[in-house]
Amino acid sequence: MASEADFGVVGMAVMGQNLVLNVEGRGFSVAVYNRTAERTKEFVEGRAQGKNIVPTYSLEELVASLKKPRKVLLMVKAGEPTDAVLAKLFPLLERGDLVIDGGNAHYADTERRLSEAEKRGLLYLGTGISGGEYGALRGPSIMAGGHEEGYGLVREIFERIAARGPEGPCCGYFGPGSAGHYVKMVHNGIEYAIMETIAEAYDLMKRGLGMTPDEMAQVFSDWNSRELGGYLVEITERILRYRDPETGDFLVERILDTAKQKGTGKWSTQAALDLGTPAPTIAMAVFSRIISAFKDERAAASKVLSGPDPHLAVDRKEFTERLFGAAYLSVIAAYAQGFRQLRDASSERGWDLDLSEVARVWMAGCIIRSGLLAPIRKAFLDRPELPMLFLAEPFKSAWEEYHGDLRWVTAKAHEHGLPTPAMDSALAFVDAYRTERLPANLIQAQRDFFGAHTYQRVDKEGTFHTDWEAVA
Ligand code: NBP
Repeated sequence: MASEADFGVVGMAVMGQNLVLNVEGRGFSVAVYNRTAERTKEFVEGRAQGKNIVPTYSLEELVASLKKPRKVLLMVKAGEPTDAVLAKLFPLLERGDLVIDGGNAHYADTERRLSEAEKRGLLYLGTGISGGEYGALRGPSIMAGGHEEGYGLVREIFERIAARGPEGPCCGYFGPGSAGHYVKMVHNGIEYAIMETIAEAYDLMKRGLGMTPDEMAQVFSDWNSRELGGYLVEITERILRYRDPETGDFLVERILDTAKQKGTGKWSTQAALDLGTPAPTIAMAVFSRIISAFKDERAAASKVLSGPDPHLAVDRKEFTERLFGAAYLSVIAAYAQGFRQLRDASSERGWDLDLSEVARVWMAGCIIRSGLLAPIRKAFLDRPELPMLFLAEPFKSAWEEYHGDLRWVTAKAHEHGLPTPAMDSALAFVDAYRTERLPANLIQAQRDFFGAHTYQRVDKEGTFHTDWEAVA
């Protein structure tokens, strides 16, 4: 077979197929391979027909069909499937060839695979790709990390296939090692927190105010034209308006109330804990999905544990307006925590991550794209070392303007037994962050009491221990 294809893709499931069509549509020839040959056949005889797409039926054939240095993108299931493909692919490649893992790999796996590639003289890029199947086809947001030389080999392809943002193509190289996959992981953590915030707002309007899906859609439509405007708010409006063709009812109300969580949101929280960085709103979003999955237990508990009437006896217009402020701050908190996590990970791992560049790459194509990313980018351009978004404008003013609403809305929710864990955690997060003296002095004392862990004092230098029982 002639070695003529510009780019190779392994994995012809949803994401792989759409990315291949995107790359081909931008003027590159693409060789494709999938473990199950049927899928490849279906693709080349269907959507790929008449296009500059070369089917191959073994990894050997795929490798032989590529121009050197070869560039192979993996779009297979993360975890063991990726290792299975790499175990076969690595030995077939030559020094200087590039492997790009475009799946949602755990960053620790990426570090391991990258060093394996390095030993073989291969280039490796752990690359987060966001935007779902539509993004893959029309323009995703691409977050690459690993060998910079490897990024040079695919920069042109990535720049052509990526979503066009207001400040250029939404792709970027974020640093060595697993920087790309780490940025994608935190992106997904923020995504969880924004989704949870929106879901809480929906619940307050639905159960608290008794609003219909159409009425709620109108509220989200209004929010979408304001500071909260973004993809997730926009699709929420569309979801709420959607009627089930079978029953004619609002489809959302026919969907089971259990949400899955398996990968990146959980990893993002675990990584925040490992780093010692506060990401409570992201964590609460993960825990909320976990408790949602306790469907049978919740149904049983609902008959045993009582609570107040969820109906909110408030003026609907006033409530939805103040709910905007509450949701807005909760969403800012999600970004603030995510960017802080990236900042801390970068300093621990020596990535020199450019946070303004992360914001730029998230401006289009990805799931958390929103109007907030332009001011976030500006905040980090003005002050690259900014420790917390709430310290910069317009977020500082947003806090001043809306924290009363966040307090009021969550208080109402508590009073009426409506859970708002994301909003609660956002409020507690900023309240703790802005508090000069927290009660951790008592925690130091408790630790010293039961474990002789010692403590520091505010009035003298040094480390102290007290025999508390003796004093008592
Ligand atoms: P899936 O995550 O469902 O993976 C299916 C692909 O993995 C198929 O091509 C399958 O081949 C292949 N595969 C498996 Br499973 N085990 C394999 C093995 N042992 N050896 C070789 N190939 C194997 O596909 P997807 O939803 O298109 O996602 C692809 C990647 O992109 C994933 O890592 C995902 O996390 C990531 N991602 C997905 C989205 C999204 O919206 N879906 C968004 C962003 C990122 P087969 O046909 O032979 O079974």
